[in-house]
Amino acid sequence: MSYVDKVLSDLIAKNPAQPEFHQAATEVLTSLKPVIDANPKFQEAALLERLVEPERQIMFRVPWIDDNGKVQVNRGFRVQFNSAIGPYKGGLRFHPSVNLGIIKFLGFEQIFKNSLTGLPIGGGKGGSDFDPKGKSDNEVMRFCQSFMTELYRHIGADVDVPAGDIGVGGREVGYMYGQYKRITGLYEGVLTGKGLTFGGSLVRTEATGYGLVYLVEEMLNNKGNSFKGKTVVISGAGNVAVYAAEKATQLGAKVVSFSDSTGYVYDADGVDIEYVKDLKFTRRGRLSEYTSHKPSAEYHEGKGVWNIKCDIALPCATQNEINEADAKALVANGCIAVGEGANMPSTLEAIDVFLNNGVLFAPAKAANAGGVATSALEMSQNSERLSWTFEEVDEKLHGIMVNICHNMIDRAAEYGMKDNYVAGANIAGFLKVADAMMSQGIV
Ligand code: NDP
Ligand code: 2IT
Repeated sequence: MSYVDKVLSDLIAKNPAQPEFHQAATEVLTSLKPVIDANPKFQEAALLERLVEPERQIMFRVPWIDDNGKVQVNRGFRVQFNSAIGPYKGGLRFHPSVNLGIIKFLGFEQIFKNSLTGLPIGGGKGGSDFDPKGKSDNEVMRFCQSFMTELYRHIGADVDVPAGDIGVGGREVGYMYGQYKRITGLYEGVLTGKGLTFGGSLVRTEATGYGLVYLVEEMLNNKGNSFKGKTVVISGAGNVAVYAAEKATQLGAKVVSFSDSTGYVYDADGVDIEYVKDLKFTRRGRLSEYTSHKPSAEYHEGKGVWNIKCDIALPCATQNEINEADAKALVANGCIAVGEGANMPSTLEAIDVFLNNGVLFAPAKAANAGGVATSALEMSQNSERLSWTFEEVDEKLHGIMVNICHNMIDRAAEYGMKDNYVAGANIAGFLKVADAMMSQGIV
């Protein structure tokens, strides 16, 4: 058995019932084989065994009182996966599906994603099985305060810097920041995605979606193509989806869909992005309301967004939302490029379908790195107690995404896997972390 296969089989035996973590580790480690084979020093230093074991996993009780005076208890998580290249950095997810395996898959991905940004940030992730949907602002506030009352002792501007993810946006970050400041007395950049009046960075709200489109545009340009005139299918209707739609539209594409966990909208004229921003971010409504605003559009309950004919697909909802059959449907309908806005939205089988059919495939850890990259820019601004203009941050974000794109293309070619950007991104992200770990001794 090869070294990589041994580490993977031990990992699966040691961490049963964590299928998402197994999946993420399998994708990364399998594609690292050429690098691992060429560098026996990694095996001698048990580098992969150390890489797949989080430095620290914190699980805690989050009690809070709902609007009816009833006591509720949720579970909180923070996995501090790897600090070789900087303080732990990664989002917090509030969704009823959250469990340790999901946080570990996200934290593991974050290590390599953060490395790809070129900025000094380690990998971490956290969250809770709390469901913000249908909760009042006061309930969300009480939950966030209780969550932070435990989390604060584990984080800090130079220790671990959480941010948003599914179910955690500006509102939640604000409440958590307030509680951190109240408990510690510190006014420091301990969270990113903050409001603009208390240390937030311009462009952070747009960054993941914009960054996704910047990277995919560069990947297309590299093949003499672009977003201009293309039909784009987007899943999700949250932070990443909406700003990806906005930037793709600005580049001359027509975005024809959004989706949420209940159904999807198909709007052949191109989606009304301003309406969806107001619907989802201000009114916190459901996509099913879209057709009352625009009767010519279609709303369909359930899944099915990947059956819409398109040139480019941008999955921006959640993990494993594209399975093998969905990938085949996209290929059959002539899709030429896929950019992963969500984390691990394609199953391993779906990725194979894309790679085997010549679809340009930008994997999540490269494609959605713009969010965390801009978080790192927020950290820089907080440290120097200054704030940069929108244009300044946007230009830096664009430069970072272009760099990541060429890094993934070049590493793939260098290791004999031309146009396999999954391998390219994994190898590029890994090499920096591996070098730092090797230099720092057995820790
Ligand atoms: P939001 O909470 O803003 O939006 C999530 C969207 O995805 C909603 O439309 C939601 O629908 C849908 N969704 C969530 N879970 C499911 C599910 N199980 N099945 C179907 N639809 C679902 O989150 P974000 O836009 O921030 O995150 C989207 C993805 O992007 C995630 O994978 C996240 O990890 C990733 N990401 C986010 C970054 C960020 O900066 N925010 C950075 C990098 C990656 P509904 O409202 O019905 O739940
Ligand atoms: O998955 C991700 O990269 C994020 N949710 C953003 C993390 C961050 O720290 O900005």
